[in-house]
Amino acid sequence: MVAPLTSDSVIQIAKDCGADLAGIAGAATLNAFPPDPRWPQTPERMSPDAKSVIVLVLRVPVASFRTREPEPYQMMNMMINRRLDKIARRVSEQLEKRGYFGLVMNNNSTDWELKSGTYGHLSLRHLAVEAGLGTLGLGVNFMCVEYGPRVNLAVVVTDAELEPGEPMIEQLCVGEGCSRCLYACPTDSVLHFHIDKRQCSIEAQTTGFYGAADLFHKFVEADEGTREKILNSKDHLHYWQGLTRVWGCFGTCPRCTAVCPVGDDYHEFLAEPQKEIPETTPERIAKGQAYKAARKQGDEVPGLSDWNVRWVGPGGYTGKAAKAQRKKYKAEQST
Ligand code: B12
Ligand code: SF4
Ligand code: SF4
Repeated sequence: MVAPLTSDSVIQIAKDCGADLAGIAGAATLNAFPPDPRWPQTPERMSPDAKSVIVLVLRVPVASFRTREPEPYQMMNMMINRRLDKIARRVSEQLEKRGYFGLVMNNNSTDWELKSGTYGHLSLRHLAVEAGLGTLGLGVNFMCVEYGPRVNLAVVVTDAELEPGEPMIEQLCVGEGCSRCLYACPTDSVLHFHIDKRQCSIEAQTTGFYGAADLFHKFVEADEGTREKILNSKDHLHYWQGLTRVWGCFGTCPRCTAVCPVGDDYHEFLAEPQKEIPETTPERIAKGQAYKAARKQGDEVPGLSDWNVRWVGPGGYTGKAAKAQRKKYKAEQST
């Protein structure tokens, strides 16, 4: 006899399948609170029978943030996402054995119908927050107490009715007074609980869609001699590697995640090597201070609007969750 499905048993199945953390978000809540209501990323669009979404978290090993070369981080990101696909498929199979469906969502593609192809079918970060696994940081990276933002995500949509997790009230991100991600960002993309995606893509997707379209466009417009040069260029080689190895298509910039002080992994392995942020400039410090002042004064900040604050942590930063996790981690280490 197969045991009845509960949230705890599904979370255990997910962990047995290889996830570092897992949680449950309720489809009804997500249908009611799409991250950007103008382009609703809702489970009901995926299946009218969706009742719950299982969120899977896999951490990015710290070694990726202990090298000055971006390639190992790119490689690791690619491997983590493929591994998440496999874990999600296994969870889906386990659900089927118990009489439910498990729809594995693509974990790193976008939907052409949603904001000109810049949003995914579902927003995995927002789902992770709804599942009670963490909150969004200053540059909207999802972070959890265990590994900070150094995690990737995958989700499985199911018709199983499961008790959802409680979203956190406390803001895990230290906030404007920290601003380390803002200082480290090579393209100045970190905004006030928001991000400049076009700018970020320059470093985060070195062989992404827009770059590929741009190169192709240049080729089509060029004269014979320039075409020859494009064919033999470094850019062309990079797109070739991107196509054959998904190399550089996503996850090519480690900076905002490497320097974030949230997470046991940071304290254990990154605090020393990432202490200094060489990219810091007086302008970036001033930007962080302006964000801090704006929040203190209660200025209107879109990233902290009544709608958006839900995913940032409406209770603000207190440090309590981080402290409790440090205590738990140290106790686990000493046994
Ligand atoms: C498109 C995409 C990108 C784009 C755009 C990122 C983005 N913020 O949307 C680019 C190329 C820039 C990108 C970069 C990165 N990405 Co990406 N990306 C995605 C993808 C495929 C879709 C994102 C999506 O649907 N967003 C939905 C919208 C609604 O969210 P949003 O734009 O952030 O909007 C919120 C805020 O901006 C805020 N807001 C604040 N002010 C304002 C003002 C206005 C007017 C509006 C509208 C909103 C707004 O409100 C919105 C609602 O809360 C997801 C996979 C997925 N399906 O979720 C991965 C994903 C989010 N990426 C991921 C990763 C790892 C990264 C990088 C770290 C990779 C790297 N190092 O190179 C960087 C991080 C950059 C950053 N700080 O966000 C991970 C998340 C990991 C994590 N811990 O958060 C995901 C989940 C992939 C995965 N399977 O793990 N990514
Ligand atoms: S991924 Fe890189 S470019 Fe994008 S926000 Fe983070 S630090 Fe900036
Ligand atoms: S580096 Fe600091 S400001 Fe940026 S997300 Fe992490 S805790 Fe928040």
